[in-house]
Amino acid sequence: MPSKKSVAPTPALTAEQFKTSVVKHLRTTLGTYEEKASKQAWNKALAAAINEFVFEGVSRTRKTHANVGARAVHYLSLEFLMGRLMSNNLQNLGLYSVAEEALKSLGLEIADVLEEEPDMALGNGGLGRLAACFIDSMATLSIPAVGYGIHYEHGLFRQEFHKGRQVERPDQWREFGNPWEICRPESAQVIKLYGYVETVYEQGKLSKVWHPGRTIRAIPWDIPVVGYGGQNVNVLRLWESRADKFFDWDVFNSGGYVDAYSESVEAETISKVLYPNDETDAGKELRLIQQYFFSAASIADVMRRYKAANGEDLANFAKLNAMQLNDTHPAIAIPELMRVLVDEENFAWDEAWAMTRETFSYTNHTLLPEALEKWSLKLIEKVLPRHMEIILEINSRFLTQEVETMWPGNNDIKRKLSIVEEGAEQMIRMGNLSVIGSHTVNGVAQIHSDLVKKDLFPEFDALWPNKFVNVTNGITPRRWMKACNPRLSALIEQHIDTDWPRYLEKLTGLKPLADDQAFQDSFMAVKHENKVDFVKEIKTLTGVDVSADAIFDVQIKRLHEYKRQHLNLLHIMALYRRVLIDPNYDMHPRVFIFGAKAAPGYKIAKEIIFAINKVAEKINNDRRINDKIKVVFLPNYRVSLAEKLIPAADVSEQISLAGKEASGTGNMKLALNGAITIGTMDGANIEIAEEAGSDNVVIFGMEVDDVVALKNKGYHPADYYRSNEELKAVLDWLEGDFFTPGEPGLLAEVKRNLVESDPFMVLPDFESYCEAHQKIDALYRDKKAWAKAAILNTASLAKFNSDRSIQDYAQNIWHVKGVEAKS
Ligand code: GPQ
Repeated sequence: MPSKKSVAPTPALTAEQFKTSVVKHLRTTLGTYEEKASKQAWNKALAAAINEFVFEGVSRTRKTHANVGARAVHYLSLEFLMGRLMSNNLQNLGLYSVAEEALKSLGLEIADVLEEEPDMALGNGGLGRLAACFIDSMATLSIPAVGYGIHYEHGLFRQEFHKGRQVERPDQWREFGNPWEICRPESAQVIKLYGYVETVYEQGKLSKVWHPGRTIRAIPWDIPVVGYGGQNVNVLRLWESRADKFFDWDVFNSGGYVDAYSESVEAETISKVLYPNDETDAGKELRLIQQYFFSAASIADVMRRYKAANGEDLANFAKLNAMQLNDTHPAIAIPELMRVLVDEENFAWDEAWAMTRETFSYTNHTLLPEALEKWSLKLIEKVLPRHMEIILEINSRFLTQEVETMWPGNNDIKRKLSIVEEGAEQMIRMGNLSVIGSHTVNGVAQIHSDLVKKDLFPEFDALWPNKFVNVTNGITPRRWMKACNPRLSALIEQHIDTDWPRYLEKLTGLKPLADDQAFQDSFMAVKHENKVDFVKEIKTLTGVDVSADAIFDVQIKRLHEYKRQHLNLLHIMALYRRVLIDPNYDMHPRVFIFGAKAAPGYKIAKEIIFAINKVAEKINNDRRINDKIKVVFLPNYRVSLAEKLIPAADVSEQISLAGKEASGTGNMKLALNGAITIGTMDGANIEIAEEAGSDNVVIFGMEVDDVVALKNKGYHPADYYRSNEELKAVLDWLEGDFFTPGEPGLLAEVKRNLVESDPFMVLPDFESYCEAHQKIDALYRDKKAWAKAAILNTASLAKFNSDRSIQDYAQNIWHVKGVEAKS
């Protein structure tokens, strides 16, 4: 037996002491008492008791980091999809069992109390959740780091289904307060917008003065990010917009009370709501203002902290501060830092530019053209007149110096690399700005990083061969295994060190057990228990009865055509049809589980949701198929629901068109928890197959080269429709009223889209996908083979620990080291 090491400290705290603290907070912080308290009050009392440790940690960490003068990371992201914090904080502090016991002695189940916490859904999907995993890892690795974002009043909408259609409802995560955040009015900033730029000559020197048309206050809210082990606690600083307190007094005093008020409503609009578009560029003025608002506030905050520690001399600014741009959403920070250095700090352009480039690095998360942000030049000029000048200056120097030197006289290349896209309307390409203003650019999985170089930015790669690197994404094993799958965690801890959540490589210690009958039985017993729990969840959420003995086949992610939820649907319909044709059709019972939100304005995505719901309704109520197939679409998919579902999943659907999914991270969470991937050679699926072994994943479909070849040859979806009898039958099925009795044609748009355009090549992959599902079915029926493959997935996934991703960033991009906070 290996030695049992643990990172999480066993706190010198008994359950009795913790109980006393919770009760004290119930009475003094919540103003209630045991006999009367609601679950919600208990939840808040528990949070207050936990916070006694958390906020100590914040101060301890801040002091340590202020004293050492190490380079710090600032992770700028418009999204942080945090989910709930309580269970994670308890786990990371090593207080979970103490809290569980304390609550038990008060007659409470910890699970019930945890359920009271709303999700912090300040993000759309993968990009936002990645930011959340990354700040967990930075805290765990003791890296001096701050996450910067927006304190949205409403996070991602709550999804309901009305007669099978998605309906969006506002998210109210802060309706009853948020115990984890602290407002820091002493660190507020004033942000300028609109107005004009004046050119001033003074003592032979030309300078620019921006006279803003209005100003907004940015108020920071700090959310502690507890590292594993509890020693290091970083913060996530989220900015809320408020009317500038100086702005409206005149109007107010001259009797314009209502005008003053509407002014403030407008200012507060900036942090009102998260844009629910995932991977599409909304191009709206308010969105640009959101981007600038939080970028400018964050830069001002970094400046203030630098000066407090180092004085007015900014010579070491770039050496001590790294800023990571999470996609191009905060790219406006590049000209903002230039503005601060040149206009406010009086640096010469070249020196300011060198500092800016040393500060920024940029992560690209997609190749989809509709997601590559462009802003109308006119709009930027109106909202940020000085920034527009600076962007044009950056561009002109870049084109006339760097591009001209490399490709003299080549206007085609200049046109391509220019930050300004010429056309009916001039547009500012935020991707080009980000590449030009950063020292390093990374993609998020190996294949994606290769394609960023090859297809998206080939000339930039030729110009700066070392600028483009890969950092494969990761997920935090604390939330995505230890906290969400306690049964599996307990089982593996019988065999490996208990510090595996910190050193995930230790999971390889399970490999020798993959063939061990007893371990296989225990592993699959855990899966079964998790499924039994989730059966109840499905019943509560959808009213559908499913069996824990069926295969739980799971596709959870945003609804996007490129992710191909409709490919999954076509296969389900094909299976259904086979069973109708032959009631003895041989298959292991399957439950197909979907979770997905569609952007409110994304029509076809919403039609796909509707189609899945209608097909589900029909199949679930069709006695003829004898419960062989069930289909459930769980409403309001979110982090806390993922935490319940992932431990219960058997099959992980990762079926994007090759070349379209930059990485994926749900694929990692599901495989780590012992689900078998059915997937295309796309994003991180490729690396998962490499790590887990190609026998332990089921790969199907076209690869990137095949996709390119088919596109070049000319893709005609109707050919596939006509030549596959089963495919034709299921597509035609969508047209009548079989799934929408009495209302023919309601699903016809989905068919039309596939047969007439099929932009993500669903039809050519259909056959291969069906065959892959046959393999899944056969493998599942071989209980030993399945258990072995599932164990090998869990045992092989260490690479996808977000700690490893962060170590890569720290070493290769940020050049920072961890600094452990001392008690
Ligand atoms: N991603 Cl550009 C998003 O979730 N939202 C976005 O706006 C963009 C990308 C995802 C991407 O689709 C996934 O493949 C990645 O795993 C994820 O970002 C994190 O890198």
